[in-house]
Amino acid sequence: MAETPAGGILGNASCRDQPCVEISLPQGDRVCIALHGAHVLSWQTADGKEQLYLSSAAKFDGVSPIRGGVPVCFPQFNQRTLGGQPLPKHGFARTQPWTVLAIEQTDTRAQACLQLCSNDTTRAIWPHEFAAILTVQLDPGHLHVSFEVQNTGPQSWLFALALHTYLQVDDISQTCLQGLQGLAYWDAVENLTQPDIRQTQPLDGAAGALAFKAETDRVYEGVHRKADATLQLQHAGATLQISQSPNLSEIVVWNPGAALCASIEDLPNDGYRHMLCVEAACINSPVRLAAGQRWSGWQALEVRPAISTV
Ligand code: TA6
Repeated sequence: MAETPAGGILGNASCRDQPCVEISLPQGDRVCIALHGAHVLSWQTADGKEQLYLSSAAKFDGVSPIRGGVPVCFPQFNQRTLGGQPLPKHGFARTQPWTVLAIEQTDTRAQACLQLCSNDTTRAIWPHEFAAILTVQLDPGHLHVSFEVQNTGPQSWLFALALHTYLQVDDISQTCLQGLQGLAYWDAVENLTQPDIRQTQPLDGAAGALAFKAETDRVYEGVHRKADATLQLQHAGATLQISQSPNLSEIVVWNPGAALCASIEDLPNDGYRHMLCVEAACINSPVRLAAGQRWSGWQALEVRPAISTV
């Protein structure tokens, strides 16, 4: 793979004029990654279709998390503390400036690697040493986002992770997610104060596919134990196949619904209609990383021919 200098930093319309790296294929597939948070802002397939949702009201102030795309939630998920001092919601990786390590491109594959290392700012929030790399790989119709972290300090520490992907859908009421059948989940809408309550996604028929009629916020668990752990997002006659590494044992599914959406400053009122978060995560069993140890996990998204619903 020919390597270009890691100088492909630009700001353009699809990247909302953010300092970002853009990688593309001759077929027309394109990805934009903001340096703020190593945040994938846009993934367009060769047909010109945007596959990720990015809020029209997203803040690009270099401080706030960006609403949409692929936020990297590390080293904490939501407000679930890992025993130490309270961290910002979803950790700090999504609001730190990352640097570009490498951009590589051939006719059939493009890849960008961004890095975040512990520094005085991160140590003030989380007193640990680390080096994290986000690798975004683009193949025709296929996006692969991989997060790697190494403990560069003398002591072990715990972390949680979520690749908090916002997928773009034409109409959430006409969208369904297949493949969660049989998985246990915590419903954060129904049981917010009772995080131990579990329900099970029905195994069969229409009830097994998750449809979206109201606010949905669920953490599905045990994904790694499922024989076929791929999901299919079906909307507007299209299918997006979603998979993740076995060490990411949870899938979070979030859509705020109309009422919550209206209260979120950086979402337009109808934003919930056009987005669905399907997040590859490890939350319930945080990872302990010993001194010097590395860990990596990934989520892959692939545009597939549409399949018929039951
Ligand atoms: O992953 C789902 C979730 O944890 C929801 O509970 C909701 O809070 C969402 O993330 C968005 O969080 P944010 O901090 O980006 O507003």
